[in-house]
Amino acid sequence: MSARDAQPRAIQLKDYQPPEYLIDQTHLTIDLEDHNTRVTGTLKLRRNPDISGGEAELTLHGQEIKLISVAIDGKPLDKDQYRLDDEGLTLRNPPEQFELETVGEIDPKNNTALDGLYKSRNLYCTQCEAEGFRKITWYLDRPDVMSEFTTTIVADKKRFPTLLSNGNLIEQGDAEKGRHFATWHDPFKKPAYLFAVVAGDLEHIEDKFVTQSGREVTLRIFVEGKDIDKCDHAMLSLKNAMRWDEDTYGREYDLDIFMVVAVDDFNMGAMENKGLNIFNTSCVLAKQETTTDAGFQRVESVVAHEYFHNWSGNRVTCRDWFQLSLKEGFTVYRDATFSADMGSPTVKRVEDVSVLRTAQFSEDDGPMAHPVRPDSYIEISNFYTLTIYIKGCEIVRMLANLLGPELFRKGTDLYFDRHDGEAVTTEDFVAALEDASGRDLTQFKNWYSQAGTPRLEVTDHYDEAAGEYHLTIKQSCPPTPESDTKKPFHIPVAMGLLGSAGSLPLKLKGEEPNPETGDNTHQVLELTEPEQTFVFEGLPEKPVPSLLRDFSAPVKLKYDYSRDDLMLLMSQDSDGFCRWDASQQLAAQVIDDVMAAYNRGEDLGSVEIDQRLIDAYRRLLQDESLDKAMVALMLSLPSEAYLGEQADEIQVEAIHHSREAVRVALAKALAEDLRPIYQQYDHSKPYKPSADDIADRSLKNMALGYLMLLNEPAIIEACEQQYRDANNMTDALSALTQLVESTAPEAQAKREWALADFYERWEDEPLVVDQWLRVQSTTKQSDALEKVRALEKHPAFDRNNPNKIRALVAAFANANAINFHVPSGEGYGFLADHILRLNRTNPQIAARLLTPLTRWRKYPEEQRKQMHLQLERIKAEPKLSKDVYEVVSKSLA
Ligand code: B3K
Ligand code: ZN
Repeated sequence: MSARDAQPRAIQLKDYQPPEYLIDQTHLTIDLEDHNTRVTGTLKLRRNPDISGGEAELTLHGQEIKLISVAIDGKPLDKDQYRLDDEGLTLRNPPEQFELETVGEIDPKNNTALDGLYKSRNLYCTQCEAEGFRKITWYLDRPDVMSEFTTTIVADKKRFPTLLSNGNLIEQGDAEKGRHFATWHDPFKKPAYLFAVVAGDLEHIEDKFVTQSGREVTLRIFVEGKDIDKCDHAMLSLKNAMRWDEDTYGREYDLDIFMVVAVDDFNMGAMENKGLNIFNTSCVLAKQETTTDAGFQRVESVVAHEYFHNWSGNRVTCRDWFQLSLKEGFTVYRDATFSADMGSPTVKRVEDVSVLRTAQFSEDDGPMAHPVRPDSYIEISNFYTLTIYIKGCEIVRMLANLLGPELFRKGTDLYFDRHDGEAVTTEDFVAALEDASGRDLTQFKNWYSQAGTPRLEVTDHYDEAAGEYHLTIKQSCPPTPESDTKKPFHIPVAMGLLGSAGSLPLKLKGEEPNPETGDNTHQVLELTEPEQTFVFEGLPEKPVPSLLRDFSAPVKLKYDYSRDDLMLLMSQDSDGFCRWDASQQLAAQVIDDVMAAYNRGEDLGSVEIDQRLIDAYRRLLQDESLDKAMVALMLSLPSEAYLGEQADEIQVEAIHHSREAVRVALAKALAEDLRPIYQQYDHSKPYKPSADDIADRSLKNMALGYLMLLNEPAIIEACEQQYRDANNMTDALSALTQLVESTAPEAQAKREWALADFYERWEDEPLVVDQWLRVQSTTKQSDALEKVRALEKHPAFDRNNPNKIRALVAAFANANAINFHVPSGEGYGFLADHILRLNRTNPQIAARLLTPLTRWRKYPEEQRKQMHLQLERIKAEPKLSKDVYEVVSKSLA
């Protein structure tokens, strides 16, 4: 590393300057070859009329490109008219308006970072967001420079019959030496990060969609021939998303064609390039034999997410990368509401909140914590975080709820109309909502500028004589790297009150009863002060508060519920989310009891647990009126990750063994309630990925999970039978997982057999092989690390493919706490080895793998020391990428 690079520089929001030049037209010719692809860029540049003064030099971004020639207005430049360095091409004294032609050469085949133009198996493809375009040609690679693109792709006709780029195909034909070309034109101005090309030997399925204004759009999904039978679900999801966006936001699609291409090697889930979305195969392909229910749902939501970006991201884009959540938070909100509408809203909400409360809260509490609109970054790729995406989504959700559906829609209409074709900021988004609704959202914007998860401490008292209930809420927020002190947040707390017979009417003292909804049992309290008291009157008995309904704000709420309160909420609350949350809190308390016993050194073999949890679960199992998916969720204990996040110090072994002991106790106590659920399930019924069928399967497989803990030979047999007979991947994988996790001696041989059988059956299906790796990398069996090390050498593993790295390495580190955190520190060393290797080949993936190590301060001393040691080891690496440097140095700071 050169001295200049020793400490990469942080980019600051406060330094933002508008571009000095604009690019009206961009013409690219990309002549594809594995090692020397020639890219000719012809740019029509002119000085930005909004900028006065200006520099005598203009730097165009460019990295890892070999310069062949550079000319202005057709005249080749002399050596003293430009400068070339690691960051780009600097023109000395450029004219006010000119045409720049650059010819450069790049090496897609050796591009292992999968950023820019690269090769995925036999296919050329691109990933330009955030700053990959500068690895293709010299450019003003920043989102506030928007240009009209025309792209010609030239490639060998036999090997690459399909040539795609953004927009509409305007010309194609043959070229010399068995090559051919295609020219695409995109009439919509866009930033370079939305540019894409694909060249390969692909097949496609086709459909059409008629927009609300009557225009016909061709829809195509391109895949390798072997996957052509796995595209229908993505196509259906796309059409549903297109219709939904018209109905819900009044947004229709704008080009004549919309294309999706699936590639095997991809750093993320997918990318919303204008008119040409590029997807990780894992987010497009779905078929019942190979894809789980969760996989089907993921395809639906990612297809919708990328499609929705056409408006929230492409038509209205970000001014700079500090505004990333402007498009990501909003688009996640859009896809989450879409998925809720397509399936069960409560189930979707519970699933999303689970991720938020474990992984995002943990990020917000660690060294990488940053505001939803960050103030600074070293490497923007590190900021595609859960905070930007899902905390950003929660912010938009709060805004939508504060305004109500009509005003929110009025606000989004105004936002899209006012800023169509522009690159804007989160301030502009909020201003549109303010202007449309007349609401003042000044304080609300603290959610964008302050990191950290707010804490709410709730206390109450009931004045029997007056029939009054006093609810006091205090808010606070712990320090985070960008700031030690926080201004109060504007927090909507949706709530109700329960009496022994159910919901009680709410009347705030001195106010008219609930003005907006007409439902007098539900209210949204708006916190704006550090502490506020709300007094409810006319209450005949001491109520139990139901707080933060539907998780109305991304906060940690503390209220001292008794176990009887929680049982009441679990069975009586009108809010499905709060019923689920009460079940989690009750279970967490019971797990806590067992942890206390574990820490006293007691044997957990036949531990007794609070009968109330058993009774509450039994009631859920016996109540046929309940949504089965919700029952399955409520009967699943809080995850180890959630329990760890809640604690001040994460005691991995205590959490794991106590939680397992509670599961075993529940299995024994509820065996006779669980058995019929499993036995009565009809395994021969045809597969459908509908919400109802997914619910049936999840409840049945949840029952199997508990029953397998009994170690009864008959159940192990049944599990094996399920594995053999399953007509879908959800059931096959669930049975395989149960066999792998079983501690029964009889399961041993079956486990080995099933794993071998599964691999043999699916070795040609990369996405199924990923599942096979994941089952083994996340097993709680004590030989997991040994197995994972053996799998690294297995032909199934490909050390350069992000999906394989995620399935084996990331899953082990993130979803197998008991084995990753072994006291020897071996798990950490294993992870660090991969990080150091990937630092050289794929820095984005390397930096992402660091996440579990960034949490080192949360662990007891021995583990903390070992994690620290590996972070130091990584930091000492002489050639550290910016990506890894930023995460490691912030973690150690
Ligand atoms: N916008 C892309 C993310 C690109 C990440 C680049 N490092 C996917 C999405 O959020 O839709
Ligand atoms: Zn997105």
